[in-house]
Amino acid sequence: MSGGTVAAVDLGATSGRVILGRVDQRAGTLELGHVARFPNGPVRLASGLHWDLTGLYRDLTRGLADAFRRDPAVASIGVDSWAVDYGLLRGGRLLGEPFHYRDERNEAAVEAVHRVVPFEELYRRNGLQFLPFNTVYQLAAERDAASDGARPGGWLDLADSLLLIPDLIGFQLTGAKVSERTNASTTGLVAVESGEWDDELIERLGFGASVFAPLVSPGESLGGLRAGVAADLGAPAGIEVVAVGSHDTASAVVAVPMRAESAAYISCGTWGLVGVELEHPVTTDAARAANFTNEGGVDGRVRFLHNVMGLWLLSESVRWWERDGEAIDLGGLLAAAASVTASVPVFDANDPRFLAPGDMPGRIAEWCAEHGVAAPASRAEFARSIIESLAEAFAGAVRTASILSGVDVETIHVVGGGALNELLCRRTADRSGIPVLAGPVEATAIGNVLVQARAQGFARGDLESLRALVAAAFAPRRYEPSGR
Ligand code: LFR
Repeated sequence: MSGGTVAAVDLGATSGRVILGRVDQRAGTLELGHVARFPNGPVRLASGLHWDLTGLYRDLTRGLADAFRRDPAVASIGVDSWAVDYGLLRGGRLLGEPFHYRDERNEAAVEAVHRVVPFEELYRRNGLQFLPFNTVYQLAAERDAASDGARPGGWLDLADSLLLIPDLIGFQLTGAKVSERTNASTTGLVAVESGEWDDELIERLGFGASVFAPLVSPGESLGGLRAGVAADLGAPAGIEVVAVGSHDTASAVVAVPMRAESAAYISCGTWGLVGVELEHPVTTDAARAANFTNEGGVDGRVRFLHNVMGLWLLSESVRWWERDGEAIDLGGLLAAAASVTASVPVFDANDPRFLAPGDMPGRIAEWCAEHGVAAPASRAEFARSIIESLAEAFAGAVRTASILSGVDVETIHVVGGGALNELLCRRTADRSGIPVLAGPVEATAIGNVLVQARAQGFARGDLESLRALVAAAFAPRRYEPSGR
């Protein structure tokens, strides 16, 4: 067989997309075609910040129908999204709209979990950095809401299964209930050493082991589309849904055209995921203190990385400035930021106050006041301050990743939307003193496509062979450090 086409569904922070990917390894080609884009913002209901899963499913199935109209030979479908969020089901029926991880319900839950399992022990077991929205804390919030009735939506006791979002979409498409491993690794409930559900931990936290679905690895098939779905999509019978690196960051890392033994990556979009790829987890005290995570990668690799707040700081500032209807041109704002000559504050981009939606410029000013530095004086200065703070946090995380893992980092690959941000790439190179290679922008979709293509026999080999295809199709842009 010499190549073929697959459909990738990628559900990102502001929009979801359906993308066709055509791969022919023998010819050395990899091409993407954009089919559909639809909104995927959170919805604030009386019970908190939620997904609009039903609307999303309508939009993505319309997108898939378009994909089959364009190319009836599409061989399979793969779905990825951000990590940690889940839906609860009973008898195959969704129990309400899933919570969005930026909802504030987790605050009390963190303490409740650590009272039963101290963070040190959790880290030893699951190898995950502390993020207040990890599924383990969300489930504690869910459980506690159910027991005291204080908050609507706490339905863990009622559920007979729990599926992370891409698995939940896979279930709607095929009827199969599985937990894809890279995403499951972000729940906090998978043992870092064995890669299996940590039943003892699940039991101690009172979550009920029976709700968790069997784990599957990227490349495994969930089975064919349900007959009704295939008819709706205009898809031939037997089209499979394939588990990809369904955690978007796992898919993005597949598509980093790097030599893992001497490179760091920054998957930069809403978040900046900064780290290295390893064969084995690192769960030392130093890794825990630095809050580095060991997330599951495709082909059993380890994504040893740290979450930096990312371009969310900028997009949320822009959203704040636009709240009265003014439209801000992002390109213009970044150009103005690049020409700022005044010195701007470098704030701690990892401060948890920046996590929830809201007045980002106000919070940055508040951080500056608390730390005795002058706040930025204009929008351009805010934008520059955000870029400088991100570049500093990126450079710091690369240094820490290198020290903790022993990887001698010679290049930093920036993939995702952030690869288009010249100022950010340049300043990351400057502040780290290491060359930055930017691109591909569509890393997540490419990783999704490549894992499906390999499952279909359109490509073969290890991640290095897949990355060779990426390197050939998407030449990165190089930024040398300027010494400033
Ligand atoms: C990026 C990402 C990160 C994860 C965060 C929340 O989109 O998936 O890897 O930590 O979103 O799920």
